[in-house]
Amino acid sequence: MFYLKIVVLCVLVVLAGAERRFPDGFKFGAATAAYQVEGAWNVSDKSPSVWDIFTHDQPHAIADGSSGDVACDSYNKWREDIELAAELGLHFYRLSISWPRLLPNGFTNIISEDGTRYYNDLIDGLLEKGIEPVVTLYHWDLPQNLQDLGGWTNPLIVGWFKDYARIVYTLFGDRVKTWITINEPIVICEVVYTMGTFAPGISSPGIGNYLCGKNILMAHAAAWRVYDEEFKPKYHGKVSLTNQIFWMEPYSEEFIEEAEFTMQYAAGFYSHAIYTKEGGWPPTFEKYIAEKSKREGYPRSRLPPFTEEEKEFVKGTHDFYAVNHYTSRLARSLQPGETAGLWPMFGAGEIDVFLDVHPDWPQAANSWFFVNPPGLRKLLVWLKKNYGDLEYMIIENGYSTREGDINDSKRIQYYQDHLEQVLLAIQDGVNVTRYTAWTLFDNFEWTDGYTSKFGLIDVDFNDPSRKRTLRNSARFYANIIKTHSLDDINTINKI
Ligand code: PNW
Repeated sequence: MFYLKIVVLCVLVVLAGAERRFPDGFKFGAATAAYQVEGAWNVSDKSPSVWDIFTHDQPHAIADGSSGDVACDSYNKWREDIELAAELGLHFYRLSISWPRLLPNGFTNIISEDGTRYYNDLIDGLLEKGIEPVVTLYHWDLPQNLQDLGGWTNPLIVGWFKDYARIVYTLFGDRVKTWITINEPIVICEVVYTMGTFAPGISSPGIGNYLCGKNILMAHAAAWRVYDEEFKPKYHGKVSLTNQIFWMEPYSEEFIEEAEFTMQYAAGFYSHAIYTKEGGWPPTFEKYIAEKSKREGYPRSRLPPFTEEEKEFVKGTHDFYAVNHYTSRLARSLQPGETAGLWPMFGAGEIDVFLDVHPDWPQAANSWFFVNPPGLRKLLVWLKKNYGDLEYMIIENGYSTREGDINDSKRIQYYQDHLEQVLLAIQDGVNVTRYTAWTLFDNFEWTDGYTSKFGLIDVDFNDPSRKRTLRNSARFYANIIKTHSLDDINTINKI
């Protein structure tokens, strides 16, 4: 009897363990973005981006008045960054290319030799260590001279972005096989044009954000098509954009419809046109804005329509679905006299939904960041239900603290809890193939400056050499990568 019990126990342990293993071929990585880490804002022929100009002209808009002028100095310290990525055992490293570093005037008649050398060095250095480069074309550092021409609200940007994309694929496509065209359209359009808080800080709620939205979808599609037609036949890579999505949980049973409508806004706005058979804007949402615009006295909807030809152009321009996820909201209808409530990054004043957070969701270091791990699993299942049985990649997920403690137990807990939810989503049948930690090391966290830290690795921004120190979370993550499972999660000092 005793032996039987032992055997049963062993079988249970093995079974439980098996469930906590990631599928063979599942890849772990970490991400950074050019403006947040590179520094060297004005070396050689690089021109200023919107973030260079914004941080210099409006330092009060940044929590600590800082900028990315030096940041982590990755422009000079890329060799060390690669060493660290290798030390963690990353399968891939996600970096972004600075458009004004590569194309100083934003157009393709001048290609910076220095910019080309920098990204070649970085990409080759990663490959030498067996780390796959995953490259984002646009992570928010628009050349200022293109902003001066209207930036993302000018439809001509579709052509400018297409030309830029072609140059990038030409220069690096022989070695880069996974591409993200645009990082988080919702932040580019809503935080810039609805909130007016991210560079270039233009407040045009309900108008600018939608012009931006349509142009972004068109620009993504143009960049996807260039790859598909001119590069895919020889390089066989994959291209998609990545969406930042908050999970919208119904406040209670009563508000399932409100939560679903809000998901069509939060996720659908930049997915429906690309990932559904019908294409175009999410219908519930398009109708809602059209009716609202009419009531407001506009002669036509504030949301620019897609022509049938444009719908066809955008539809199907993906090779996978990429999602960045950090947090959730509780959605319910507005009470009389109430406005949208706790700052959501979209919908403020536009949709009649109140977005709240649960008192049990602990807040991380950013105003918008409350922790609710099950949201990630629900989001992945929702995406599969709405957009189909695609390859899903988590392209950002991570946790912020104010303090730079090396013993970052809350970050460890966040990663553990979210990776458990990824495993559950895989068991639910979602084909998740990658997980990307945001971020490899502390960096310039946009309007939070250096006050909020997302790094697996600490960076000392007071030290001119920007000394990097592994946090416990880095060791924890390295161990998950090494064991390819969550079985051994208590052994954090193994690397
Ligand atoms: C993403 N919000 O940004 C970006 O892709 C990263 O560059 C960034 O460092 C990371 O997430 C952490 O913030 C976001 O306001 C910026 O909800 C703002 C929001 C969400 C994501």
